Amino acid sequence: MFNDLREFIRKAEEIGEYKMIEGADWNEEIGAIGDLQSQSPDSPLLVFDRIKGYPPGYRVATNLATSAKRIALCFGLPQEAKGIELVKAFRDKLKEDLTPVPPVAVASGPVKENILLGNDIDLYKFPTPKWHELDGGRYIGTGSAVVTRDPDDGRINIGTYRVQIQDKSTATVSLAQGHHGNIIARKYWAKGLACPMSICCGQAPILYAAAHFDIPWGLSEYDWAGGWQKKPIEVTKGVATDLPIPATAEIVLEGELVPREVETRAEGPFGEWDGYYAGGVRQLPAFRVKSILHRNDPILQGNPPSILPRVWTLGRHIQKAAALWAELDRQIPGVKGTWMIEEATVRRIAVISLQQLYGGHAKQAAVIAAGVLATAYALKYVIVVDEDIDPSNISEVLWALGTRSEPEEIETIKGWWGNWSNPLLTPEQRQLDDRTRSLGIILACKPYKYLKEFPPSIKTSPELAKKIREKWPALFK
Ligand SMILES: Cc1cc2nc3c(=O)[nH]c(=O)nc-3n(C[C@H](O)[C@H](O)[C@H](O)COP(=O)(O)O)c2cc1C
Ligand SMILES: [Mn+2]
Repeated sequence: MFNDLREFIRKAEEIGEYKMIEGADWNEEIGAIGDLQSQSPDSPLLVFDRIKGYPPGYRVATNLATSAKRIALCFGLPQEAKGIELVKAFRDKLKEDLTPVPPVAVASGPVKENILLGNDIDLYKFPTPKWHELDGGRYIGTGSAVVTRDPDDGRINIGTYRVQIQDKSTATVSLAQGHHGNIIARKYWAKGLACPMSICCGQAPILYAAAHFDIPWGLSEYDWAGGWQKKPIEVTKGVATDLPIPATAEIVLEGELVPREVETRAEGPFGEWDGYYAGGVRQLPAFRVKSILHRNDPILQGNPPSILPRVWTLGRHIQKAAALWAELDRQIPGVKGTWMIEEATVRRIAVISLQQLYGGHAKQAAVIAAGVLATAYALKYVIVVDEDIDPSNISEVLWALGTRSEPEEIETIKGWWGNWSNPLLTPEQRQLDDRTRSLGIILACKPYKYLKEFPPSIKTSPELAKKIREKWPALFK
């Protein structure tokens, strides 16, 4: 496990999965290079230096986890695991003792190497990219970990929310409905108060994971991350707020998010995770920056949304599949594997591989997937396949879909929990703030009642395959 972003970058370099790029422009070039690089499998981590108009050393890191190996490294899982094996390793870890471990406070840390206050506050000090061509501005917060405190019970929450620079000392933070950051900010606003907030823009991978994974309400992400690595996270008190911030963070913006009545700014558009600029421009409450803390030669962490989850998350599709698998195992027998289809964005299509043991078993598995915290939100299809199909192998899944599903049997659930960035929301829905769409359940598995009669597949059986490989090893190197 890694204590900060730098340790992780060094590890990527050590294993030969690292590229340094000099001379790029923050305006569109960094975002486009990351996007284009990510399209090849297992592409490297990218660090940009000598960015146009900025001093050397002021860097941007992107594509943190665009390989299975680096996803495994972030979570301390076996480095060789890929596809379904990686999901399985993640699932096994979820079943371990993950008792939360609270953070420890330290007096100071590298994050306090530079403290900017008053007139020295300048958000343009860092080479923040304009990530996508049609973005409405520069987003300093993409790979962010935003710290807030619940005023009722004092619990610390951390979430990843996009942060757009508005001027030297003002930003906007986009807090989606239902996310804990939003619930907490509203508690301050209801009392007419601004919400104190610290925005980290570069931190240890496990903290970034904690910030964007589905950690339940009531559990602080610091404690979750400490529990995962079985070692407390080191935090230090801020300068302009008393919020605990990661002692080894790269850049922290401290300040307050004012109530909407006090000041709003135009936010967006921004290239979103579904792969569109669907959210448009909105008026959002202003975030007033009270201090900027940063390490010497700071590294801004960039995780711009992309069609591929590997670019902007730390294997969130793997985490979701693993959480689904763990939950299915808790409730039903016969589950052979789960997968979230990466090519269909992080959460649109779940696949479950199941050995059907009774009538209704496959549909039951699908309905559980619809209800699990990790997979419910914005889910569009659940596909259930038989145990001979590897759910992480898209060719096999499509073969099952093409040969074992029956369109007239597809079930739909209307009014499903959806998202604002969905390009299919109608103008009426946007006006009503209605984000619901439908969910489809596709059984791409042999009909249970004809299981015995279903013709055998012509695929070479595992037994024969083993014999052949042993007899002609040179053929299969
Ligand atoms: C790169 C990235 C950008 C995100 N942007 C936002 C955002 O702008 N607003 C938001 O509410 N959630 C956003 N999310 C999702 C949240 O981080 C995620 O749902 C998290 O669990 C929320 O934590 P919370 O419930 O503690 O607030 C983003 C996630 C990632 C990985
Ligand atoms: Mn939370």
